[in-house]
Amino acid sequence: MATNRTLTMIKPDAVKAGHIGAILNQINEAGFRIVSLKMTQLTKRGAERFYEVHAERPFYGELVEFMTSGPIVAAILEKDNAVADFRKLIGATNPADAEAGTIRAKYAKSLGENAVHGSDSDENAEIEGNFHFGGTEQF
Ligand code: FUP
Repeated sequence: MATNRTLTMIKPDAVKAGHIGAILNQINEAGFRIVSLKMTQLTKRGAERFYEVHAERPFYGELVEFMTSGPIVAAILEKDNAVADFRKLIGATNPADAEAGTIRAKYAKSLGENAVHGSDSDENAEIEGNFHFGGTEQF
């Protein structure tokens, strides 16, 4: 079922650098409604499960280590065409390739530490939203 929601995480690098407010503001200004929001820290098992699709990739260990290295901010966002529009707002995975003005171009340090996550499909948006938020936490 197609939805109009996506899941984002402000990653440990951007939280540490003090960019939570600026990133949430850019998300709001782009027309997304915040449906769920929390600051949390992923456990090793949680990060392994969240990124299970990458388990065989060479960067999996580093990715899990980075994503558990400090607090993150998770949010479910709502907008027409949320998944595609949000990926446009955050820019390419590698900030060196991200279009000027995108969240990754402005705040990401590197391919591995790239400031924000955005779901890549409606199906994953739903799975990832339910990973972070229970039914009573989704508004
Ligand atoms: P994205 O959908 O843009 O978040 O990118 P991917 O799902 O392909 O990758 C998930 C995360 O793995 C990225 F955010 C950063 C990390 N990654 C690397 O560290 N090295 C790579 O070569 C690819 C991804």
